[in-house]
Amino acid sequence: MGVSESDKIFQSLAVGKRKPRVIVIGTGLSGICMGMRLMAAGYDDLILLEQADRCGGTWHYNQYPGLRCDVPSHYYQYSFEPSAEWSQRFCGGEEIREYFERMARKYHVFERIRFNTQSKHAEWTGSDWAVDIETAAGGREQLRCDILIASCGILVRPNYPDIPGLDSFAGKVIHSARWDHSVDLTGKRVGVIGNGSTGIQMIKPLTDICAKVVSFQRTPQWVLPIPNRKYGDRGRNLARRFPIISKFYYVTFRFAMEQLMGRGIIKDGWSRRMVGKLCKKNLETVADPVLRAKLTPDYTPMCKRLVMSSDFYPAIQRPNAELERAGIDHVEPKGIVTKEGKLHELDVIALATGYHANEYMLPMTMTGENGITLDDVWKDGPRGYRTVALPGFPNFFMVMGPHSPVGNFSLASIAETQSAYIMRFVDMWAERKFEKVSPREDATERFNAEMLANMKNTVWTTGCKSWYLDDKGVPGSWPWTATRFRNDLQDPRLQEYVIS
Ligand code: NA7
Repeated sequence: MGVSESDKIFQSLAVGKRKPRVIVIGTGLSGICMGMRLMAAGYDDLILLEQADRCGGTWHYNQYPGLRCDVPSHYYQYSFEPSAEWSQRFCGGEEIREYFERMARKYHVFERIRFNTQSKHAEWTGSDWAVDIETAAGGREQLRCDILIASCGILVRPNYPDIPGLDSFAGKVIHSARWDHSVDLTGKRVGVIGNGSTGIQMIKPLTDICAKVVSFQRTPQWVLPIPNRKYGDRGRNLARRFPIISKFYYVTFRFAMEQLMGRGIIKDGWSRRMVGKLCKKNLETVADPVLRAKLTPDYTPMCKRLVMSSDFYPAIQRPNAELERAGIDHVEPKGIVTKEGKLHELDVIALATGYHANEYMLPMTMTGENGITLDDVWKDGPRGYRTVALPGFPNFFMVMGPHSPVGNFSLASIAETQSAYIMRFVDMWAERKFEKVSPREDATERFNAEMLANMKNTVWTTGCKSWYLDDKGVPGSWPWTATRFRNDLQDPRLQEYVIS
């Protein structure tokens, strides 16, 4: 897939074909991928709506110290656009964001993005979608499109914990997803609340510069050591000359993630045991038995999202680091007071408390056919047809919709699969094969029933709390293999759609 090729396709659009007006909501890696595919196929009557002032989604919003993707960069990129420029195996956030922005510019998606623009409501008019938007300056407008695609991400709205007295803290409170770079942390006493992937990534860089770092840990995490590796100029030059190298890395890391982690997540067996053993061995590197006991989880490894870090255990054993296991009772102006009555005097509180996960395009409202709303179809939790569509919502698609395999694989690879699938429908619309299409309700129900039945085999349901689980304890991810995901979204099963 390339721009020149796309130009050819664009020119070959037959007279009988028509060009849809498309709106894509969100310009993280999934929205950009969708935009690239549309542009490459010549569908340039395209608007992308972005509420932030930069594209990149999570890689724009997250800028906390130590931010790094826990998927190797060679696999966290589009397979059809391998980069030879990655500086290391697990790159930092801004380098990743720049890659996606580069892609958006290369495919002329970037100039179609309307920044600082929020979509508030979308309504099916009977023949197209009316999308109400609001700009950061407060301006309101209505846009129309034939095909509406939501790619709003999964971990978007930060979770601000409801801790008594937090507002009374005299120092700065910063959420990891809204980092405040104006605060100089050098020599400060910093409390980090939360120890998911984010809280754990922060500890090493904070202990590098802070006088004191206290990690407030509610639930211990299993930590898999994955050493990072820098790619030097020689390696990058070679990769530029021989693109096959980047492709080789892509395939190798994909195999490792899908066959090792992915399999262990959806099925008990050797890979789950192997990951468990590696985590336990890693935990043994903590010398102090008291600290080790505090860091020991009581649930199966991978039940919560596995944390990948080779520097957390060394960092938490540094003299300026402290692990606090007693729960937080309240915050007062001077700092955090534990349930045991100990006051930790602090200058800054970093909230690494995660997100209100799996809200997808919410809080935006949507009304489909016959007045059906998003609240109606999601009354039992976010569900969809094979992760990409919703019954009653014609010509509407999602990238990274409910039950996408977000816990198992690279999100870039998921976006590729889903956007290619959606393109089949865009092409069909252009070829006048339908005016409106939406998945059948019974097919959607069958898919969800089968999916939920398979959840019981996954590690997510073995007894822990995590952002994978919804209010009813149902995991929001995909309970099968990556191969099945790709096969399921290879060819649309048109018999499972209402087409008119
Ligand atoms: P996570 O994985 O949701 O972690 C949030 C952390 O915050 C976790 O340790 C929580 O403890 C803790 N937490 C949340 N609320 C509170 C309150 N009220 N008091 C104390 N501790 C609290 O978010 P991350 O940002 O770390 O990672 C999200 C994903 O981003 C990650 O999985 C990767 O995919 C990248 P708990 O475990 O619930 O006891």
